[in-house]
Amino acid sequence: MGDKLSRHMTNQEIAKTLSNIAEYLEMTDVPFKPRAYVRVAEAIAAMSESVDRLYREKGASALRSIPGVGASIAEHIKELVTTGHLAYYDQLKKKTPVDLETLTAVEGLGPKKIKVLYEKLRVRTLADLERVAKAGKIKKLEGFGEKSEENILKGIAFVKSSGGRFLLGDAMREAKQIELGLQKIPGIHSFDIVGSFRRRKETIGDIDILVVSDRPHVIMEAFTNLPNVARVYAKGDTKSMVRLQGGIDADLRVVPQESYGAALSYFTGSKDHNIALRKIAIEKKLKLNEYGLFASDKRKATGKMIAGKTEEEIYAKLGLDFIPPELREMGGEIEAAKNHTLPKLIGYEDLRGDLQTQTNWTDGNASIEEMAKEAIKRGLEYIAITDHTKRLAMTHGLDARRIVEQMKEIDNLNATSDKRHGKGKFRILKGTECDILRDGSLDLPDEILRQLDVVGVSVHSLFNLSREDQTKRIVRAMRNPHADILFHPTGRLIHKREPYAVDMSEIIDVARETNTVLEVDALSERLDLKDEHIRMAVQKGVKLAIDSDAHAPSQFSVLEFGIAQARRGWATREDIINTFSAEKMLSMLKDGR
Ligand code: DGT
Ligand code: CA
Ligand code: CA
Ligand code: ZN
Repeated sequence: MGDKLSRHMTNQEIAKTLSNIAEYLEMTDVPFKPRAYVRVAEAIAAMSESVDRLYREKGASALRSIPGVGASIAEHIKELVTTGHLAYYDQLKKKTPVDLETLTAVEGLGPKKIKVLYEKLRVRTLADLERVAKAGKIKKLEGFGEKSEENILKGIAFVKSSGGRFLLGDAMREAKQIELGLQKIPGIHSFDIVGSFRRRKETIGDIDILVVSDRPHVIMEAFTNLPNVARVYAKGDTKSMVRLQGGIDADLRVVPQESYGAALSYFTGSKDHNIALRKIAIEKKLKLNEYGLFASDKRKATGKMIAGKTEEEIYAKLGLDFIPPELREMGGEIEAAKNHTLPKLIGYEDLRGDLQTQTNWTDGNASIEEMAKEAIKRGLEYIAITDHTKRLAMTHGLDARRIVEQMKEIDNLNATSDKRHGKGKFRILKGTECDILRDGSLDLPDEILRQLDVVGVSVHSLFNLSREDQTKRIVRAMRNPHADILFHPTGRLIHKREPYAVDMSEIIDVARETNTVLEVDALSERLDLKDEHIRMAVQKGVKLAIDSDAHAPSQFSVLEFGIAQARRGWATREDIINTFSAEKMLSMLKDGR
């Protein structure tokens, strides 16, 4: 128990504390400061290097190398990693004793509104919020009204309905921590994260880990003592279960080398896919379990082992092509594997460009040049700059005059980029994330849209229109001859906001007819389109784009989630326009530029 205090702090925990501080500061109306904390929190969350270790090895001055960290935030970080506490944060919480973390999870509630709710109605917790909303007290407050009370009630229901499942992006961060920890344990031959995580489901219930080792005891000891383990539920000979600091549970099992493929297959799931495999085994007079594929032997419990070391040999012995984990959801993959008709899925290295990024011209936090530099670092060949338009006033959206200015800057950067980046190929494309207005018209005039390389259009308002009106509105936007891509087509925010009511099969048909590309927005709380709609689009021959929607250089990393989602939707490289070179991709858009 005594080592709790000296336990290392993860970047995640430090980032969480700093962003909580930002929210408390925002509640107390401190200008500028919240933004500074948010910026550092984002930078730290995205760092692969441990901030804790950076401080321990190189001292407080090294912390100043983190973007946005000045003297006072460096002091905070130092206090956090050395004591596990931050007095300043504790003071802020004492001053306003509300459960900001849970309350801000309710769609539409930010620190400013929570402040009003606290001051006028003493709302501190989700339960308080639900009580006053049900009593009809919120709609009477200035700046709230009937509609927002209704939305708050819906938001509460949604927070409760997330059912303890975590976003893939959050699970990924935890998984990376675990991987770092496991890599250091001697005696591990190999390990994999399996379960829904390996299938890259959009939400994850718990993280399942599989390890091959001859020394299970050492593994159990080391795993349960990893720095990001908050609680140990179980510690057995070959299996342990823990709660991680981020709130997610993780199971770890140790299996022998000869059974590894069988265990990999079994614990990757899905459960229904496993059951289907087992049935095929029985039809072939074999027996499949997590230890291997065996010949049935009436006289003994299990017969001779036929396969088990690798997943590939198990599928092969069952007469099936290898099925990628993302497809193991009983969506016809077994049939396809039998008939050798599985698609060749888009690969994790296949993207060559990104067609939705925002900059500090609107609500992003980096310049066009900084975004481009980072994209080059990540091996991309082009990005489209797609800042918001004027209708989204809170993002300082661009009007015709400013977007013309932006186009000039992009032309300049492209003209000089050879020298600056030393890579002639890279191209910054002129784009927009143009708002779709209520009637389906667009927020920029056609003569401006015509001059852009990539026109994305999207809905950011009036989520509550009827299904018919919403569909009509979007269809009209798609019929604009300059509208190349429909961004985040359903507007959902996982666990926060339901998709708006819209007829997706009509949207897909119109996309096909008008040659409008549909986006897979890769942000882990969007993942919009979702897998089943991707599959519908692919079947109809509609082209897709996988975009990061990055608002900061660190956020390009979400592209892998978009690729995962596309794979879950059975998409191939050819279905995704940004797997092609810039020239080819542009020639595939509406005006075929
Ligand atoms: P989750 O954690 O809810 O996101 O979903 P999974 O798929 O990770 O499910 P989990 O953690 O309960 O179990 C991991 C895998 O273990 C699951 O995908 C398939 C396998 N498994 C678990 N229970 C059973 C079972 O009763 N029968 C079979 N055939 N497989 C199971
Ligand atoms: Ca799981
Ligand atoms: Ca599990
Ligand atoms: Zn947007």
